[in-house]
Amino acid sequence: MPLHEPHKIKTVRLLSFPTLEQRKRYLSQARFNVFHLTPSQVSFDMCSLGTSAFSQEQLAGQLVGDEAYAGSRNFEELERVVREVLGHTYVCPTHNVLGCVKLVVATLVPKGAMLPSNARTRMDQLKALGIDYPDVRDTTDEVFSGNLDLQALRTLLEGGKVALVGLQAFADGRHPFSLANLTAVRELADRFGVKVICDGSRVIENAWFIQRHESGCADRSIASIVKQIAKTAHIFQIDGAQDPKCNTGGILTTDIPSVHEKFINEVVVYEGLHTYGGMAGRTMEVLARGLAEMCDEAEVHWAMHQTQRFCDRLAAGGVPIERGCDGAYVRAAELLPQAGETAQDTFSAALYLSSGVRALAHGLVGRDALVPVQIPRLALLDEQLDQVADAIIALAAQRQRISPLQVTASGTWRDQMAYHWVFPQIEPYRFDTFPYQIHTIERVATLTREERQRAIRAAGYNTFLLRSADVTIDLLTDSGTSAMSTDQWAAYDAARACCTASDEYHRLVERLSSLFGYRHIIPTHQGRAAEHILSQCCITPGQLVPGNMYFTTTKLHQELAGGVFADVIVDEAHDPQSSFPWKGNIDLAKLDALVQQHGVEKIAYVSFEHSVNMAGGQPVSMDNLREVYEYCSSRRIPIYFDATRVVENACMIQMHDPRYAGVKIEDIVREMMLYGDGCTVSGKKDFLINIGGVLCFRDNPELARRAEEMLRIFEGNISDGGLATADLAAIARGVEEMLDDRYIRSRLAQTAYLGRLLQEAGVPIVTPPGSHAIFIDAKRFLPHIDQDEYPAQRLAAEIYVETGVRAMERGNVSKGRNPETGQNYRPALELVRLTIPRRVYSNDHMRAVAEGIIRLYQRRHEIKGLKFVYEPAKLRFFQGRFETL
Ligand code: P70
Repeated sequence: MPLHEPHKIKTVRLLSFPTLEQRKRYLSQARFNVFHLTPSQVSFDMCSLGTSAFSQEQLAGQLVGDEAYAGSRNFEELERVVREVLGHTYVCPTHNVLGCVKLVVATLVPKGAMLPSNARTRMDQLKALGIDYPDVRDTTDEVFSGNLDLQALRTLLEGGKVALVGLQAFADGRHPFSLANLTAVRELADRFGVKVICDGSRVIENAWFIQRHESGCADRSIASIVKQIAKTAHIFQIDGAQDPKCNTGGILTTDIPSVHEKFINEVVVYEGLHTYGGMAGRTMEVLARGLAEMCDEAEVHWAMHQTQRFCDRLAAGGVPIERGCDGAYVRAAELLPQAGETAQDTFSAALYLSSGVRALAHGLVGRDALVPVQIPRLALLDEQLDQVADAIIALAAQRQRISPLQVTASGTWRDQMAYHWVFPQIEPYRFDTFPYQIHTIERVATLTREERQRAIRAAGYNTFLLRSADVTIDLLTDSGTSAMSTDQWAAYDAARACCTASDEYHRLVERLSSLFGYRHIIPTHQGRAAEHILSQCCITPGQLVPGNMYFTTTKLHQELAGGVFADVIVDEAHDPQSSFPWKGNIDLAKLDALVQQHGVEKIAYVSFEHSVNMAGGQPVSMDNLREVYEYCSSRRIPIYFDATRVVENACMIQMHDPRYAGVKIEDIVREMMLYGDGCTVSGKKDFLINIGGVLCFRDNPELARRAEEMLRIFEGNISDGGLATADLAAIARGVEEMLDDRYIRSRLAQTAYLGRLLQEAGVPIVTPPGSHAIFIDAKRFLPHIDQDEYPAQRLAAEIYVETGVRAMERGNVSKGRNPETGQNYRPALELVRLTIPRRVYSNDHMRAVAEGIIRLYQRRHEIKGLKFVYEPAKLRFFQGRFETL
């Protein structure tokens, strides 16, 4: 059983969650036929056709090659991949699998001839084309239920009317065949001089089933089984929208020149030309890349694990299903006997009404009595699928309350049906999960322990110096590592580059200034650039800068401007074991003592960070924000926030301050920002972007003017801060997406989940769990290592060796040396940070991380310390190199 996805999320597509009232409206507009709902009206669309997540290589492929009418490079690539993966020499492209069927029938099946098959779903088309399509599936084989009944087939062949023998891989989504049966079918057909056509749209799933269940196949690769299947058939067809994870397209492949010749002479009639067949060049490229990747063992195993888990959960919940290769097929007539003929559509309507999930039967009315609940390939997370299953289970439990749909218009096809309905009184299901699906994936490294050992040694035991290609789960930072949404990408692509003030700049300024309530919004290329300018503009050498714990770059810039940082965070922040919920708070007494001692003039400003990073991602309370503001504003001491993680802090307030329980994140953020005079932001965190930052002032034209002066010198234009216009567009979108309550709650829940797993196993972590990261307490994890032997640095390295997970030291190495004494600062907190990128990893990844660290904890006594072999003077943690002691 795979532990986690063999990939991470590269881009996401946001999901919508219509309310019960909206669902009622949409359903009635669709005349209670869920076919007519659009995806924006649906939360989870359980259909596997053309809905797969792309790989990043497929996505890139969309822009590779040429849209030439004839002989495009994309076609050549498709030919090459077909030869490699399927072993067939000839390929005829089609617009989709219907195009394949049409071509085959037009060229190889004369009127009145037969096409016996193990599948029923193609009947929709073949019936209309006037083809006799007898069912020769062997219903007695319990394991390979898709095998052809050889006796029945022989009888038909002897009748002399069989034009082709059809064999569908994982027929109708539920019936796999065996290699033995396929081989026997081929031999039998050869004896009668008849050709075998295999529909391999679900060949991967069938190959997986063979690997598991056919004797002698356990050690064979999916790729070799797939090739054998394709080569055993005379003709192989595949729906691009299925296993190759394309969104449309199809191919017909063969080794027989005369058959191919027929195809390419006919393809011009219906489809296009023989080198594009009705597909765009980009579609051929995506299809080809998908075909090349589809045999990846880890990916196949992950997809099949999801299907099995989904079916197991439904079956355990008492839902009558048939197990399919791409989901569960609900036996609607059995579930809703009261609905008679309309059981399938009644189930679909009731499921949508109660949960927003769409599952529907396609094609001809009356073909079967099932509703396929299919899983879009690689597009959903286990947790989401669990909840979809639970929504169905909850509905099944209320089956008596569901009244049947009443037919108002009927037809031959399911999309023609229309109904009326009395809404049943059923308890709605509420989703509480990640509000996005996977749009593209990025495969992750799988190294052996020995390879990782070599990699960490080569990196001088510094995880900053590891190659990302050697990392399986990258928890180094949440900075610039977010998965962008398709909406962000759309805005990014649409942005018109300019070197003046762009529309995107104005949009960003408008959005942020209305959220923060600040008048001056100045873009910078990232956070430290904003810190540089703020520090230079607001600190007179010798002045103090009190703050709630230092952040490395913030403190450095304050010092470079001649300031002296003074820590005024509450004492609890330095105690990793304290369970105080607001460890980010400023201790007003400490601040006051500083002011009393040095005088107001000596204070440059208060540097006030939300979700204090170095304390463990610990939040500031709303009361503390108010109190500090009251104190400072009455003394004319400015407050500048580091609002890098303001949204996460707002979410903590929503969760832990009962007065804000029902308040929207956006409103909490707005109030938080009220209690300050400006802010710096590293946009690479909460803003859900890969690059960018801002510097803001509430209302201080003079300061804004000075900041812009520096901007022109150090960053770029005042209207871009050195960022591309496209980046500004992505930021403007990200700033909207970060305020989605469902999103931010799912993010914090993910962090808490990782924290809980570690805590339950006794691994010492900073409590309570922070928002962007879980911090392991290296002092308690490795009590036998002195702080000057850098226990956190070593622990981060060991975590990598044990698990392939990359973490970051936040302790003695990060804090540096006291310039006066040359000694290490030996901070109270000696931590390893497991930082969670936004929208990138699943909870299965989190469980794998926890399990690895727990294993390491059990052998912690074997771990020794480190010594520096190269120690840079500034921010030494980035480039420093170590050796083991
Ligand atoms: C991290 C990143 C960046 C950051 C931050 C806060 C609260 C400002 C910045 C700087 C990246 C990082 C930076 C230094 C050392 C290690 C890692 N934090 N304020 O991983 O912003 O990176 O955009 O210049 O967290 O925590 P930027």
